[in-house]
Amino acid sequence: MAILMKTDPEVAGAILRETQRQAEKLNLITSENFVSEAVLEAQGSILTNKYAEGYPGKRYYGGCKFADTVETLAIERCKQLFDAEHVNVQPHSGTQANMAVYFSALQPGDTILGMNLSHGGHLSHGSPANFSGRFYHVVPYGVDRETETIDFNEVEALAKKHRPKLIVAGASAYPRVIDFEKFRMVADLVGAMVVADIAHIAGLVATGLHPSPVKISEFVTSTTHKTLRGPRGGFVMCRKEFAKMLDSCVFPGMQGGPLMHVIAAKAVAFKEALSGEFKDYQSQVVKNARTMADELSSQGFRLVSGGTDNHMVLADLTDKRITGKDAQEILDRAGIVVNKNGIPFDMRGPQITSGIRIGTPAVTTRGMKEGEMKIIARLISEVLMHIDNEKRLQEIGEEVKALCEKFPLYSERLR
Ligand code: DSN
Repeated sequence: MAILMKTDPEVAGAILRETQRQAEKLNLITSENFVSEAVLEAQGSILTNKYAEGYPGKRYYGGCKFADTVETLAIERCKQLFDAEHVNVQPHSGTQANMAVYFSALQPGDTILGMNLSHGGHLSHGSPANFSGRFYHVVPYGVDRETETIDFNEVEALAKKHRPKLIVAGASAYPRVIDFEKFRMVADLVGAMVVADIAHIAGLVATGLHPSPVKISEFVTSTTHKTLRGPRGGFVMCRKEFAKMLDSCVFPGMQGGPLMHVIAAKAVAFKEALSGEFKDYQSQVVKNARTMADELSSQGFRLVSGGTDNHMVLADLTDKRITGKDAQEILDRAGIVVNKNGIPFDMRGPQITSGIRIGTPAVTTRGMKEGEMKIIARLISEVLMHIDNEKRLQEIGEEVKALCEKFPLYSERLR
């Protein structure tokens, strides 16, 4: 950072303060993680200088020899990791990955079935606020009011009634296993294709801790930066028959030059994800989420669907008489970072919400285990019981800082 500090102290200062924030606070944002120093190095590399429009061996620029090496490594490692027939690693994000699939499989106005954003779906699964809701006829499905798990009777009834061309199976705030087999069965009843969006659970799928949709879906989309612990970005897997169409939808269809530095970092992350250590890490993520769920339950929190099977917990704060928005703000003041999140059938809007989403991938990367999860759950409860007690909040903030210091992030040169 020495050079940047000299040439642009404002940006360098913000990065340094952000580094300190990440080090000193407990990151429970379900969709975030901490990448390795190897991933950081690849992403911060001179590959950012290179234009490589096209694909390995078929570029529109000269000098792409090493860009080809990097992209081929990323593709081959990703194929191996998920046992996929074809992979495109160029999408800049999960939403771009979904866009690439919709452009490959659909015409504007076609019908898709996607999970309701307010029940745990994602903006790009057909929200009216997103391109997906504007370009396509979207029929949302949701969770059952009692069990708060995906209501497959509803999915089937909607599919039979609306005959979608594509069913989107996947979620952003859903703490249970997603039964991709059932989505396949429903899709087959009506001749629909399936895109499984595994952005949240990619790390669990890669290590066999969540059933994989890869062999039973036409398309699978993901991000690289959540449980998968890679750089911020997206990718798509598909059956061979869709490979050409998919690739041309990504480029030149909707993106220009690929971000080669990010693709290099994706390649590094895929290699890490193929290791035995990564499997242990994912198991710990799941164990930590279960412990967090159990401890929050015993602290009197009602959890959506009663618990978790994956890396996240969705806590309903209705009984606690605090909104998700206020809880997020107060917890942040005590050094605990979560995000406000709607719960199924929430009476409050998405800016306020009645819940918070709590994830274990990032704290697990720091090396925290079940013991620390119990402490964190207790601290969350304490904060929400002392929202007007500034002194207590400060004490908890100190406790959080001390806990974080025991699990340092990154080597000395990056701190
Ligand atoms: N924004 C991501 C999440 O937090 O789940 C999804 O894209």
